[in-house]
Amino acid sequence: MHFFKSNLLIVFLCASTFMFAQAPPKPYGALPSARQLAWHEVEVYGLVHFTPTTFENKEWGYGDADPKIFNPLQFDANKIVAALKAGGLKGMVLVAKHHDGFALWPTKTAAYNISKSPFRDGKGDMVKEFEQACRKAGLKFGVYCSPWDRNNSAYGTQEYVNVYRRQLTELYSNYGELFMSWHDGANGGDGYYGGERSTKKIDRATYYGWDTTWAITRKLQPMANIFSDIGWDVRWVGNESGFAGETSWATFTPVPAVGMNAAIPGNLNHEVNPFGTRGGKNWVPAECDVALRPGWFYHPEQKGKSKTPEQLFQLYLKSVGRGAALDLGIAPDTRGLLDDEDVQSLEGFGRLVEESFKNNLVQGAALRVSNARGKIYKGLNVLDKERETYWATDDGVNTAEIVLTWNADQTFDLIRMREYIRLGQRIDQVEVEAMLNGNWSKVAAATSIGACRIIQLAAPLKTKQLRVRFSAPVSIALSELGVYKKAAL
Ligand code: FUL
Ligand code: CA
Repeated sequence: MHFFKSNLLIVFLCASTFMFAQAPPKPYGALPSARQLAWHEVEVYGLVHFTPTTFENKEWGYGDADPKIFNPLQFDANKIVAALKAGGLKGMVLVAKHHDGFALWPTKTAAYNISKSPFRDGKGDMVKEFEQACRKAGLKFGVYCSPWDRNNSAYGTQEYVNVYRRQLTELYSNYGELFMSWHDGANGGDGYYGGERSTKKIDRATYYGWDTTWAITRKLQPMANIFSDIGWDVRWVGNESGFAGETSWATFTPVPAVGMNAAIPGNLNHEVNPFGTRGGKNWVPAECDVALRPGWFYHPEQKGKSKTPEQLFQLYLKSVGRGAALDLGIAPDTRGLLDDEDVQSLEGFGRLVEESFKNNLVQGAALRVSNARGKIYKGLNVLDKERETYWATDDGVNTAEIVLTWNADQTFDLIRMREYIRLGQRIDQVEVEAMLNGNWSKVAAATSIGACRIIQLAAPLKTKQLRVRFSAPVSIALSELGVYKKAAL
C-alpha cells in the first residue's frame, strides 16, 4: 500500500514536472502585433516613385505639372514587379500620390489625377495595375499617399484633411489587403495650391489629426502597418541611407508629438530612431529606406549610379541584419519601365542573398545546448527554418550557449540569428567564439537580435567548433541560428 502510494506520487510528480517544463516562457516586455509579425517576414520591399514628377525630371513636383505629360507608353507593371521579385523583394509600396498631389488612381476626391492624363486614354488606374501585378507575382502590396499636397487649393484647411482621409479610404477599399500604409513627414511649405502659388505652413503635430486618420486605417486595413517618422507600427530609422544602428531595438518609446513641430525643422528623432529603446513601451521596429538610384525619382543624368549588388548586400546586412526592414526606392523611367542597370542590380542582389543564405552549415554540425526547456523547446529547433519553433531555456536560466561541432573544418563569414519575437525582444548580448588552435577565441559580439541579426565576420573563419553565448534578463527563446559563407558572384 505504502509502496503503491509513493509510486503514484512519483508518477504524479514526474507528470507535473513534465507538464511544467513544457510550458512556454512568459512573454517579456512589448510584443509585436499580428500585422507586425507578418511585416517582419517581408524584410525587403520596394518603394515605387512614378508620377508627372518623373517626366519633369524633378524630385519634388510643385503641383503644377500638366497631367498630359504623364504618358508612359511602355508602362508594364508586370515587368517592374518581376524585377523586384528577382531582387528577392517580397513586397512593394506604391507612391499612389506624392507631394505634387497627382493621384495615380481615378480618385473622386480631386481633379488632379490619372484620368486627366493620356495614360490608357484617361481610363487607367495605375494603383490597380501595380496591385494586380504584385498579387500575381506573390508580392505584398502597400501604398504611400503623401499628406502634403502641393496641388490642392484646400491644403492647410480642415477640408483638405477630410479629402486626404477620403483618398486613404479609397485606397483602403479598392485594392485588397495592404501590408503597409506609408506616411512620409515632408512638408516644404510652398506649392501651386490650385493656382495660388503660395507658401502654406501647417503645424505638423496637430494639423493632420493622425489619431483620427489612423483609426480609419485600423478599421479598413487591420493588417496594414502604419509607417511614419513619429513611429506607429514601424518607425523611420532616421536617415535615408538604408541602415539601422549597430544596436537597434524593436522596442521604442515614442517622443511626445510636441517635439515634432514644424517650427523645429529636422527634429525627426534622429538620435532615437536608429537605436530604438531597450525595454521601450511599444513594439515599433525600424524601416530603413534608401533609393536604388541616387534619387527617389528617375533622372537620366544619374545613369550608371545605381547601387551595385554588393552595395545592396551591405545595406541588407545593416538593415535586415539589424532587425529592421530594407525599403528600396525604385524609379521607373519615362517609358514606364526600369532602366536595365536597375534590373541587373536587383537581379544580382537577389542572387547574392539567395546564394549566400542557401547552405546553412549548422545542418552538418553536432549541436549541443547548455540548457533546454524540455523536449518541445529543444536546441534543434533553431535549425528547422521555422520561425514558429524555438529553443528556450528554463526559467531562471538567463545565460546559455550553443556549441556546434563539425567533423571537418568549415569556412564561413555570416552568422544569422532570430529570436522568437512573439515572446518579445529578450536577448541583450550575444558572443561568438571559435575554437582556434585549441583555444576558444572571441570572434564577434552583438547586442540586439530581435527578428533577425546577421553578423558578418571581418574575414572568413575556418574552424571545427563554434560557441554562441546568449544572455538576457529572462530565459532565452531563439528561433534560428545559421552559419553561412557569403557567395561570390
Ligand atoms: C520623403 C519625400 O520627401 C521624398 O520625396 C520621398 O518620397 C521619400 C521616400 O520620402 O519624405
Ligand atoms: Ca525554428
